[in-house]
Amino acid sequence: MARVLSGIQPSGQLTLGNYIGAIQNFVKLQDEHECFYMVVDLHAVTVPQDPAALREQTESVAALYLAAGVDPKKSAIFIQSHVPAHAELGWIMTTLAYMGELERMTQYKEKTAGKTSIPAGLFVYPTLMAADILIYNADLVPVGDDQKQHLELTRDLAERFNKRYGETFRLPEPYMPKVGARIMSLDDPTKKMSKSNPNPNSYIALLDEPDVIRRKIARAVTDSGREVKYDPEAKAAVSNLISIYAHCAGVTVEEVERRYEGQGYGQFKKDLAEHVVAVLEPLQKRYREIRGSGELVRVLKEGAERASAVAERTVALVKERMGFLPPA
Ligand code: ATP
Ligand code: LTN
Repeated sequence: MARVLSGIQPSGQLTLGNYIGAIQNFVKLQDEHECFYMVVDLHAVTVPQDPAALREQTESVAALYLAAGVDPKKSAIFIQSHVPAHAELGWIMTTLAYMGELERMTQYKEKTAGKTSIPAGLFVYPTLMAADILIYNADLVPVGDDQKQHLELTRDLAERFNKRYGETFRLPEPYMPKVGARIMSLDDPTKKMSKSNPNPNSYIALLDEPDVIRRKIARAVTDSGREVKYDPEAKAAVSNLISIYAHCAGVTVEEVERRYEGQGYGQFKKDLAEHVVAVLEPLQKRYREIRGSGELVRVLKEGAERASAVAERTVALVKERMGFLPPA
């Protein structure tokens, strides 16, 4: 059975971009694969986090996985820092990586643009991500389009290790939605929808109230003209809304175009808001039930146990191959 691994940072309110780009595929893949889904708190602290907020967000992301349909009977759900082997392999991956290849990472360049005091953790962030994936010998990694470059680096590091120390790691592939691998901001279709955008009108948070969702979609920018047509080059804003519609209504892009042929943006946006609410309202209800129960503690404990068993085996093998003297 193929292995699947992914993670999301507890660095803010999860958005519809996280849901469509990643979480929907977490759920889809769990029926036929052995899946590991974690909350990557070690990654989140590459920028300063308030301790109380970090604790709250970590629990919130884990609860959202469950609320969205990730099933702890099928998938291991856990917190990255509960499996210390990630940090250990992360260090080893850092020793394999070159400064030049890390300097080329787009996410690093974007997050540090114009800054003078750049945390070293932000620079080596992709080596920890490589460790996350390789430690489970994952075949597939469900992520949004922005993580493709990190996946390529992961493959390069795996190949480098395999060449130097013998065949050890499988080379992982990204698994992305065909449409919606990059959901754009509602206020600017040239920018990725992002939970760290200071303007809350730029994103739909998974926990936004229905009326807030309706208001944000009503205000979302559209393009000139009035045709509901999927054309990401010429009609970036409307195409983005069509992708969101297609995912939330469970229909194809062509079906969305057909439904609104000859109509303007008004009805389309109203219906879009209702489709988003129809997905998020039940998710929010489950979320509140999960947060109010003791279920999460048990799920995360079991998840960490399952993950540790695999992760520790990999690290032991890696250390043996590299010539670390085993403890007596
Ligand atoms: P930040 O904006 O704080 O960097 P983020 O919103 O990009 O965070 P991450 O934790 O970095 O969130 O990403 C979690 C997962 O969600 C990744 O697989 C990422 O590719 C995916 N993702 C994030 N934003 C989008 C988006 N706008 N469209 C599609 N997928 C996305
Ligand atoms: N780098 C990712 C989060 C992340 C991840 C991973 C994703 C950390 N480790 C392992 C997939 C697999 C991000 O910034 N979205």
